[in-house]
Amino acid sequence: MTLTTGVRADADRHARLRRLALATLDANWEHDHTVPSRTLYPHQWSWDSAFIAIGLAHVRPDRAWRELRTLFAAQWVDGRVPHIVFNPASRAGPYFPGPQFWDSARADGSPARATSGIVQPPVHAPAAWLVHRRAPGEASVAALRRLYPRLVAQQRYLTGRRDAGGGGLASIVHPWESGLDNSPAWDAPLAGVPADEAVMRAYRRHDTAHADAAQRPTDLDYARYVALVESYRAGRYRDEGLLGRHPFLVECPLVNAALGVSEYALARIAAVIGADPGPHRDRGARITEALVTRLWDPVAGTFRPRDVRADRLVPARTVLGLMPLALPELPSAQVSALLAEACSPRFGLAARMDRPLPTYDRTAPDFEPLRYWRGPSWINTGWLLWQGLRTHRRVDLAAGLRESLLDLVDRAGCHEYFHPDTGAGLGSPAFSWTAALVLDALAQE
Ligand code: 2M8
Repeated sequence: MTLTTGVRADADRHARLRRLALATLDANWEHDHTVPSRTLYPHQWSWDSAFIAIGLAHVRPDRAWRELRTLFAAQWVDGRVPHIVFNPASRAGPYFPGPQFWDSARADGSPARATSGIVQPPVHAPAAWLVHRRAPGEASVAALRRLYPRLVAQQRYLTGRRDAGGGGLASIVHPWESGLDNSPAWDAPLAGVPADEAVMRAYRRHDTAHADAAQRPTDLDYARYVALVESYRAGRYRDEGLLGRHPFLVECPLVNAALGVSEYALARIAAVIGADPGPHRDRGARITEALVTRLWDPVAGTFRPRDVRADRLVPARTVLGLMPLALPELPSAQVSALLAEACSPRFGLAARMDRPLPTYDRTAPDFEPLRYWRGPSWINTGWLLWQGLRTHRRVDLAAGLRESLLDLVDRAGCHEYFHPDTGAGLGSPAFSWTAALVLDALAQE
């Protein structure tokens, strides 16, 4: 290929991907939010909306702010941002677990709109900052001003009520809160959650009606997910005394890295709207320190979730461990070790990648290339690692990862996830965050 045909092929791919991504996001727009997928996820999901807003900023900035506004309108009085906001006008039919199952109306401080009672990784402050940076102006400054107190309340909730371990990090009370539902990271802490897969006979799973069961969590996983919601719901989603009564409490490296990165984003937002950035920077540094103290495994050279009840790190090496790379003040020893882990045969990061980035150590005996978060490649975890590589100026590796992400979507379409060897599309087609993050990757070299 000559230089000019190479440049033309690149421009063609760029235009093709942009059209596909925009059409996907437009088709998934639902009056005041974007559904992750028309079939599998027909309501609004919290961290999906943050990723979606980042992509929309490049093409529909008004809609990006609307997306975040709708989500934060459902914020609880205690500051938690629910992981699902149900759309009462949805035409998609019953969803499980739906509004009746969550029963948010009976909890103190829940919003008028039915929601779930749990959270997802707090990636919204960095998303708001990126939306502003991608499309700056008076409207974006006004939007930041409105969102800022809500974002601060979300941070306060997670670092306050959710610090079950007492070490300055947030605990998750359910694997769904990590966003990586059935990651092998949760196997050890979930083993202690009593559940019987027969309980699933009482429910109709929505996911397996729309996707291949071999690519989804098992019924036993779901029985445990249900048991955990029942436990949290029984206390009306209150967080006091969780250690004594709730069977799953884990400090997740992704959730806590997002918490730290959010403080640096809030510092930037504060500077734009005339608030004090200093305390945010201090909190960002403190969260970074707490992550290193509590979740760093010096022998493995990666971060691992801490099972707070058992007070030990979980054994699985997953992509979650690489996520703290996005912290700007991560000490150089951890940065170097994470780069070595990412570039090892376990994850295969390279300036020229021969296979997509998996979500789990591909050399592990229980690596499953088809099953959801137990191996397949996902665009959002790739995009988050890409942010980390850019933060620490690893231009060569960032370019290799970006190329691999764009190539995946160009070959297979905007799928939810991808086969980590062949790149074949898995899960839902026309998946919103895949489309949104492709738009963002296209716009940044
Ligand atoms: C998946 O989570 C939902 C439960 O909330 C599910 O399994 O049905 C996860 O991939 C999660 O990260 C994502 O936000 C959600 C919607 O895309 O789907």
